[in-house]
Amino acid sequence: MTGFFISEDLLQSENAARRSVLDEDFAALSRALARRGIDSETLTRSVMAFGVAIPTWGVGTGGTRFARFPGPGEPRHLFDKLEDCATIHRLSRATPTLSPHFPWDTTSDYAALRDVAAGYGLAFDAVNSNTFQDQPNQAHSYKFGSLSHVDGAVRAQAIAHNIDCITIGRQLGSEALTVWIADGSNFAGQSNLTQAFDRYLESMAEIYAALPGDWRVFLEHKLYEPAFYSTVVSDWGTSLAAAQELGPKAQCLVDLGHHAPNVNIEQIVARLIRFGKLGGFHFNDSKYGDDDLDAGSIEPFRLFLVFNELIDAELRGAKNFAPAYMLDQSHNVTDPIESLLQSAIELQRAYAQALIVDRAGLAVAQAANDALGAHLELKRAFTTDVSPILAMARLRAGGAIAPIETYRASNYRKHKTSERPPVAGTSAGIV
Ligand code: AOS
Ligand code: ZN
Ligand code: ZN
Ligand code: ZN
Repeated sequence: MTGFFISEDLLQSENAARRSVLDEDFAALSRALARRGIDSETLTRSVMAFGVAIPTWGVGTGGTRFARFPGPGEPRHLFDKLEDCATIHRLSRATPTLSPHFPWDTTSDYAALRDVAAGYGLAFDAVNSNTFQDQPNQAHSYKFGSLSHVDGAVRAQAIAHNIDCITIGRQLGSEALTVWIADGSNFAGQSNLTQAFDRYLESMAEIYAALPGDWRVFLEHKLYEPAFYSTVVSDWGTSLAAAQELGPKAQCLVDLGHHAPNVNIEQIVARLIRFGKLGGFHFNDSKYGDDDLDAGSIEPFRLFLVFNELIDAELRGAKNFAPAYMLDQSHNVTDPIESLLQSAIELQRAYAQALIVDRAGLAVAQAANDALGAHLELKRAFTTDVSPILAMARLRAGGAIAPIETYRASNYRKHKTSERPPVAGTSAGIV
């Protein structure tokens, strides 16, 4: 890192101040878990192995359609973003990968970018294409769609961009492309619903054909916004149908905020797993729609239930099951680094809670139609405070017992504020 970074000394002294309390809490929890037949050491090792990708667009302050209030010391460019991602991983030890977005993250030398990231211990997860906004000097506008546009020239431009993303991703060591399109319509009658989907499938088939052998393409559905009458890839049914038609490398990506209110997302996850089509996640939380709130901040029980399905699938060795975990959040009122630290921890929490579900007990209750007994098996896991396991996992992996407190004590943001003079008009984009 060229500028300020959080020193090993500070990390050690912050950890030392919390070590004896952690040891006590960890020992007490280990005893309680042991009474339930759970080995806390195995659990800690599983948590240490858990990782989620940081979206490069997430380290800048987000915004709503009304305004964006940039914070001090925001990343000005990709290399600043890498510094922030490295800091998040240094403290959390839970975010070893980045999910870049193009053309937002365009740079002249991707081999160099990969090297800088590797120097921070970071690698690249899925690359995201962007055909939902126009770029300067672009030949054709996406105002009326991209991959499903009525004009073949617009579709060709959008297809070429996605293929460019694959080319960049190969240089970065990525192995997947995530495609989210904003295509849809705002008026009944504006678009032929069948033909629009046909055009999307044809375009996606061309992108699919350009995938390297070991790559996957993730299709991200979203109910509405920015199209408010119909969206071309609106739901998991559409996404699954498209993934099945395209072939084995195509899988579905579940962004938690992209569903109708109260939809049973964990069941959607279970269905996609059933067909070997769960590609990955954009984790965030939601109260009303695509709110992009911090993961686990609104409905932690739902997050746990999603992980409960994932662990269930992992334990029974479900076919084609290797979901990519990524965050996709908009940090409008917090320091994005703090939000991302906490979100990674919340995902680990849900993961650990799902791991300690007594699956044999659950199966017995389910087989006996003991509805409440089965529910209580889940609740027993969900209400267990696994925080000491998470903190111990971080400590053993070289991270911080208390990531946010340590981050605040370091004055990282203050240092970056002087190192990174504000750039006029910088936008983190809307997620
Ligand atoms: C849009 O709502 C989606 O969540 C996409 O994943 C999008 O590409 C990403 O959020 C960046 O804007
Ligand atoms: Zn998303
Ligand atoms: Zn979102
Ligand atoms: Zn979204």
